[in-house]
Amino acid sequence: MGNFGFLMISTFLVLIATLLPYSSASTTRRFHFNVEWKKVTRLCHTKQLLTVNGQYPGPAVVVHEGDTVEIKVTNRIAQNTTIHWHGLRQYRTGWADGPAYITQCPIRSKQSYTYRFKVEDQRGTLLWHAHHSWQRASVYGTFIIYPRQPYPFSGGHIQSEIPIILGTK
Ligand SMILES: *[C@@H]1O[C@H](CO)[C@@H](O)[C@H](O)[C@H]1NC(C)=O
Ligand SMILES: [Cu+2]
Repeated sequence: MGNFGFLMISTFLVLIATLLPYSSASTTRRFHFNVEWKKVTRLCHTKQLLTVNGQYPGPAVVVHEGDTVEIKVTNRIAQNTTIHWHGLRQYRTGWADGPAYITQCPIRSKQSYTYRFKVEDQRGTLLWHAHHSWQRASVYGTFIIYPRQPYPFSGGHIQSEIPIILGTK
């Protein structure tokens, strides 16, 4: 892709990022998570890490209060896996919570599982992470829920956001 195309897409993404906090229509937001191995370089060291979509930390799930969220998780590794939406309250959708052997059977190699739930009466910055064996060591990311109402501070909107995820590797 040329620089111009990249610029266009960047501009588009910035536009979406700018508009996102203001739209309040209830909608279904879909994501596809591939649990897969990927060579990741940090501080001059490269190593094979378990990731979602090759990203470390994994992709951010960004939704609005009131949204229905559908996250299809495809297992592209040899081991079983599951993903848990940490801190998220599941109302009548316990099977979408994620802990292996607690709310679901693990997702087998080459299989998929779709987590479907409605984000109600909650907002803020949460975390998602793998909930099978040791996988959460590198399989995690942010789960951001924008409130339906404007923020209760002057101007009612955010100037900029920098999610900070603390983890070890
Ligand atoms: C993987 O998950 C399936 C259920 O989804 C289970 O029957 C099987 O024992 C698990 N395999 C391992 C190695 O834990
Ligand atoms: Cu957790």
